[in-house]
Amino acid sequence: IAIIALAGCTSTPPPATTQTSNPIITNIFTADPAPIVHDGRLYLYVGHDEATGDQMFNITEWRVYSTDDMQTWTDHGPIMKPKDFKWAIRDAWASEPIERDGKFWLYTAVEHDDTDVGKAIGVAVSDSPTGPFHDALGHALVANSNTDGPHVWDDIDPTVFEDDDGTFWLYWGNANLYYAPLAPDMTSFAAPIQKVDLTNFEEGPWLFKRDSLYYMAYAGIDEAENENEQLYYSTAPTVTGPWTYRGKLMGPGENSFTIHPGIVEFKGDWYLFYHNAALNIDGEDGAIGRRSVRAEHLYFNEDGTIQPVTATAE
Ligand code: FUB
Repeated sequence: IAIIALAGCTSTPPPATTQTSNPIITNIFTADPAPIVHDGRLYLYVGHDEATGDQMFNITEWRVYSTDDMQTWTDHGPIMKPKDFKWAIRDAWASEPIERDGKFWLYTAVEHDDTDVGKAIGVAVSDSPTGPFHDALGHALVANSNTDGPHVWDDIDPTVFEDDDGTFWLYWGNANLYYAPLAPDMTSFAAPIQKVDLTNFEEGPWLFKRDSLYYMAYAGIDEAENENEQLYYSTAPTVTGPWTYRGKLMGPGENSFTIHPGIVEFKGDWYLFYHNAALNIDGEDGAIGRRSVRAEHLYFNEDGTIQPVTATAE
């Protein structure tokens, strides 16, 4: 009775639940998937693509979805908008959350209000994986990392990872790949920012560990093969390298210049989340700024290498 009464008082409707295969979200365009597992559920963070016409990108908010079986998805709605960072003006670009001591920290890129900065990385925090998230710092965590070239897009696509010793690491970048350990407050660095070169690296790094091997999956371009981004990966014996290039993980996303990995183990299976631009919604075709998030099974060989992935409708 108490539960029914409480439910009757609530003003927000229950989240909508949908059963889907690929693409996962079919009523809006979504990009840059970031999956995490918490308490037996998989939570999927995406940017909401709202580009019109030939507009390159117009990502207006971050949203979260969750599932416990990879088939039935609950839409938890928007969790934050770029202007919730008071120093940002637009662009809910790629993000990744991580839990520490019951708090969820969301690292993400937005357009800074200082035009000399361009994209910068902010950190938001919430008590719940479904938000709402709010700015944890009041200013950018990372801006102007590129000290010998243009700043415009160098600070994007953060990936955050907890190593076995309890140290949290942030990697990020476009063209250059940067990294640094986070301090225990999660809003500052414990050591100077460093840079690492990975073969074909362009953007969208995703760091994870399986058994004793560290993996960096990322979007890259090999112009001799394709003018669009494809997924590649490197492996290392430690979180900071040395990295060995392992080749291609997945070909270009259908109809999409970009592709962006998010990899997670869930209930004993590994999954690769990514986006392409093959979805048409109510007569509006997919495009560079109208992408759709998808997932595929990921299979490892005995030596730790990953079997190439192809897009399916499952
Ligand atoms: O969604 C905007 C940008 O496109 C991301 O930051 C890149 O990874 C690419 O997906």
